[in-house]
Amino acid sequence: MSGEHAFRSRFGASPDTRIVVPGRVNLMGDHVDYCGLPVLPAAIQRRVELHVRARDDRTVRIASSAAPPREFGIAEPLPPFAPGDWGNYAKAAISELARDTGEPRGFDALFDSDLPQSAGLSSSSAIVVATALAFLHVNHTRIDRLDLASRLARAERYVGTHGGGMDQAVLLLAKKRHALRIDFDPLRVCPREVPDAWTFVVAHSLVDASKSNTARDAYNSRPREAEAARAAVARSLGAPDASFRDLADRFTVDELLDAARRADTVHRPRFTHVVTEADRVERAARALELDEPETFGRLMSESHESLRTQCKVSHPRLDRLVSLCLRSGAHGARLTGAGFGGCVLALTTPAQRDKLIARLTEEFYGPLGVTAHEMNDRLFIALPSQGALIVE
Ligand code: NG1
Repeated sequence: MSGEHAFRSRFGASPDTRIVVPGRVNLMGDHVDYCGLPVLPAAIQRRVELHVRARDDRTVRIASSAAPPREFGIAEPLPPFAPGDWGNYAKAAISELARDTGEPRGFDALFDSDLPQSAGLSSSSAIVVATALAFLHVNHTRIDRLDLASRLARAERYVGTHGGGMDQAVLLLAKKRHALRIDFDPLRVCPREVPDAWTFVVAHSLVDASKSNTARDAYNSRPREAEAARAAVARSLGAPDASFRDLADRFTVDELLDAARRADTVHRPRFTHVVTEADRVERAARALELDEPETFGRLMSESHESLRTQCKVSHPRLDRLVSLCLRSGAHGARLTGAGFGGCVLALTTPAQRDKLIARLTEEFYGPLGVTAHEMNDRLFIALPSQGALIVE
């Protein structure tokens, strides 16, 4: 059943708007956005769609083909559902935006999605962004997308995670066929063209990485530990107030790693990850500009190694996928997003692509009993796609 049809049978009327929000892969720069350091993600063709119809009251009703329906009245403050409830992503957006909307109107909405959930592909931020755009649309309010991305990054903390601003920014501001270099404080974006021959494959580890549930505490400890390490290193350099950005601007990576060796911190591995990953983002952005996929791939694999050994957010299944990708001729591979499960992203060539897919299917998914029908959500090519769209 089409989303529009499902909307009509659920709510007894036609939707008047469709909002399309992509998922994303992160090409380089994980667990650094919350330190205020740049990242290099791309939106992908897998997306969530929200069919929306304005209401005349303050009620929000959201149905979904994949989750139980949720209903709430727009109020201030807006109390959350139970921890881990998907409806909190919708409430996160609305509690942020309703604050400066005089007499907010609610809406009926139906979610439809082909974006795997809890996979490190930003399905949660896609719900936040889609709900925000629906709310703004039915209330005839316009907010500049850069401002909206910053506000929604803060807003998503409503669900209990202390993330950075990468996801909301790329979902709102991405450009087709481009990756998006994102800088923070203040938020700035710069699209970088991805050459057609660069082929990105997404492979799911079959381990859920639900940041609002099982992985929440593990995720939240990373920004805390990185910040503790920053404070210790900055103190040891006589610049206690220097942010990660200041440190990266004033010192070389080697100087910072030396300082971390001397500083009084048990979180040196987190610091090491953050400063080396930030450096990889710069080098990867250059490799993209120069069309050097081998260099880019090498940096991806180094990044995975750092996420595995320093940041400690990998999982044996992700590691296995990465080494299978490398053995199948990929230029490089890394976990993408928060980790703890979710997906691996590999960079390969059009010529090597089928070999890579066949090998992963045979050696990874086959033995785990994944059916041909399920494979569609487990292993696919990621096409750099445009950001969120509102279709009247
Ligand atoms: P995912 O993979 O969507 O859970 C999370 C954070 C990002 C970033 C990455 C790791 C949110 C909404 N997303 O992404 O800000 O920190 O982990 O690089 O918190």
